[in-house]
Amino acid sequence: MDFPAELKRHVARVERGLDQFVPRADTRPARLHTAMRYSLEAGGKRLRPVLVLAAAELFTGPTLEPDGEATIPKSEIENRKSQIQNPIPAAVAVECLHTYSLIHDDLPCMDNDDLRRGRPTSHKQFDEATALLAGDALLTHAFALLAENYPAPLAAALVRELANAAGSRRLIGGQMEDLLAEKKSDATPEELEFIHLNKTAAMIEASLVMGGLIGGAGETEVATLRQAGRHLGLSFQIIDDILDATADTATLGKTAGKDAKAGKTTFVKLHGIEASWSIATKHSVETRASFTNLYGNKAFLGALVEMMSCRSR
Ligand code: GRG
Repeated sequence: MDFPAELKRHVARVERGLDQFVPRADTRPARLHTAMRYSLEAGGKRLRPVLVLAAAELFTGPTLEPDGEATIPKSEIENRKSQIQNPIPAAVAVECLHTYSLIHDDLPCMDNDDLRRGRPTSHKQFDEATALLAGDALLTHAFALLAENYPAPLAAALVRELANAAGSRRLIGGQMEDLLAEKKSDATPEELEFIHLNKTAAMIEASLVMGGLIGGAGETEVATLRQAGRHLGLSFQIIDDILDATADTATLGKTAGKDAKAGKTTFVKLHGIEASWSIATKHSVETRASFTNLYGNKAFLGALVEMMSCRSR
């Protein structure tokens, strides 16, 4: 498998999907739709939507390894191939939801940041009210995409998964505890893990699970994808903390060094850079180990995790 080419192919599919499944910028009210597209089109790594595509095509994709460890009967694979739904609307939904969370996170009442994805943040480019509404609209659009593009039972499962990941116990709950922890500046390791598992890992987990559901994953496979997402999410956030402490703003496309400046408790503050790298690596290894329990095109997912474990932005 040519990993860079495969990644490029998936990212290009996501970009085309964003263009196809998000209202045009000149849709009335144009200011709102322009703001929604401004943040989406600023780029980003597209990790979450690529995870949706890769998980959806685990069992059916064009690069399915014929000699994979088959843990499901051949007839079941044929069944999945004939029933697979288009994963692009779900990938776009996940990216819309993620982008809403970034827009709102950057607002003055939250992280108050000027730069995101290498561009002025939404409230800097437009104004606070427009940024708030663009985030609200992206959040709502994510669920419309799922409801409109999948048959009823699958749509319900996807909506449930995304709503749980993005709701008060997970993404928003993680953000709430993050804000509370910032005020104390002495969060405990347990609080930090709650924040990471919910603010960051929930959406990564949901991306893999949603892809799996579209690809016809059964209960055991869904549980495996969830477990993999949890480890990948933890590794991703620990590396995010490391990069905040070590990388520069131009490379990150967002303000670097914010955590230390705010006196925030992070993995780096609790464990130091070196130990943080080794804990992140441990979670990446666990992520890849989870994939060994799955049948199908695991090579791409494994290589993606490997790439994320030594990312520089
Ligand atoms: C406002 C409900 C609400 C939640 C905000 C996303 C978020 C929660 C906060 C942003 C700050 C942060 C460090 C979040 C952890 C998740 C994370 C590392 C987000 C950035 O994801 P990337 O690096 O961003 O994948 P790109 O731009 O590449 O998509």
